[in-house]
Amino acid sequence: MNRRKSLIPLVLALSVCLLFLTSCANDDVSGGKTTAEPTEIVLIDRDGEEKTVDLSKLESITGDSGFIKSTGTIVGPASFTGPKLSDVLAEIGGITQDNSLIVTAGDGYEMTLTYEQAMGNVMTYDSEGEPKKVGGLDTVLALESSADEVLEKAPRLCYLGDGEILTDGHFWIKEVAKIKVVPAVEDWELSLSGIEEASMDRSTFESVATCGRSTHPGQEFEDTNKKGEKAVYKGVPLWVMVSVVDGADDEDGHYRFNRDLSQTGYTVQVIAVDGYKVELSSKDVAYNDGIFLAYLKDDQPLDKDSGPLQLTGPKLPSKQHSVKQVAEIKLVNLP
Ligand SMILES: Nc1nc2c(c(=O)[nH]1)N[C@H]1C(S)=C(S)[C@@H](COP(=O)(O)O)O[C@H]1N2
Ligand SMILES: [Mo]
Repeated sequence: MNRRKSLIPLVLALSVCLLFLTSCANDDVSGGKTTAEPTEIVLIDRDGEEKTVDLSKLESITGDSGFIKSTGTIVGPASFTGPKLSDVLAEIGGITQDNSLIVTAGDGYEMTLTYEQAMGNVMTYDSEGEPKKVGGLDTVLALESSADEVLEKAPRLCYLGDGEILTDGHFWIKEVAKIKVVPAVEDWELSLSGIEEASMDRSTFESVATCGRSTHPGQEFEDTNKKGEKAVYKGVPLWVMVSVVDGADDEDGHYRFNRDLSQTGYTVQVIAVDGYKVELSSKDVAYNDGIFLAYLKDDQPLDKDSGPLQLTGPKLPSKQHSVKQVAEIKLVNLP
C-alpha cells in the first residue's frame, strides 16, 4: 500500500508515457554492444560556447545500480562504467547552484537537471521500490555496462551507488548528445485530482513531454500577443494529464484515458496559483491535442508570471482560458 502511494506520481506519469508514446519504453532492441559508439558529446557552457568532449578520454568509475520505470518495472541493478558528470562538466569550467543542465538525447528526449540532480541528489529506492533517501550517488555518463540491453544506446546518464540502489528511470537518458548549462530552473509540482489523486513533478512532466516527441503527445503552438510578438509554446495535451486521474487503469496498473467517462461527461477545472479557474467539458478535452499545458516558450521555461505551466493551444475556447501559473487540475461533476 505504502509503496503504491509513494510511487503514484511516478507510476502515473510513466504509464502515460508508456501508453501513449511507444518509443519511450518499447525501444527497438538491436545489436547490443557493451562499448557503444559514439563517445563524443557536445557541451555548451553558460556563455553559449560549444566544446566537443570525448568521454572515453576521461577518467571513469564503475558502480552498480538500476532504475524504476513509470510502470514500476525495475531494470537492473547492473554494473556501469563511465566518467562522472562533474568531471565532464569540469571541461567547461563546471557548474554552480545558479545553474541547471539541459540534457538532450539523439532521439529528441530532453531532461532538465537541477544542480542537485546533476550532483547525484535524486530520490533512491530499495530493490522493492520503496523510497529510501535523496542522494549519495555518482552521476555518470556510462559507456560500458555488464548489461548490454540497458546500454544499447550509450552514452547513458546513470546514477551509480553501491549495490542495489535504484533511481527514477526518466533520469536515465539514453544516447546523450548534448549538455547545455542554463540558469537555475526551479522544481514544481502540479496536483491532479479526479477519480484518483496524484502529483506530478517537473522531471516527470518533461519525460512525458519529450519521450516519443516525434509521434505523440508533445505539442507546439505559435501564438501572437497583443503587441504582435510571436512565440512558440510547447507542452503536453490536457487530456494526457487528465488520463492520470480518470480511473482507467488496465489490469497491470497502466493508466490510460477513460473515453467512456469523458463521453458520459464531467468538468475539467484548470486552476492557477491565485485561484483563477477555467472549466472545460470532458467532451471538449477528450483526445484534443489543441489544448495543452505549455512548459516552454521559445524553448525557455515560462517566466514567473506565466509558469511553470500555462494552458494554451489552437483549440482553446478563448484568450480567457489561457490560465497562467497552473497549479492544479481537478475533475469535478463526475458521474
Ligand atoms: N533518449 C531517451 N532516453 C530515455 C527515454 C527516452 O524516451 N529517450 N525514456 C526515459 C524513461 S521515461 C525511462 S523509464 C527509461 C526507460 O529505459 P529503457 O528504455 O532502457 O527501458 O529511459 C529514459 N531515458
Ligand atoms: Mo519512464
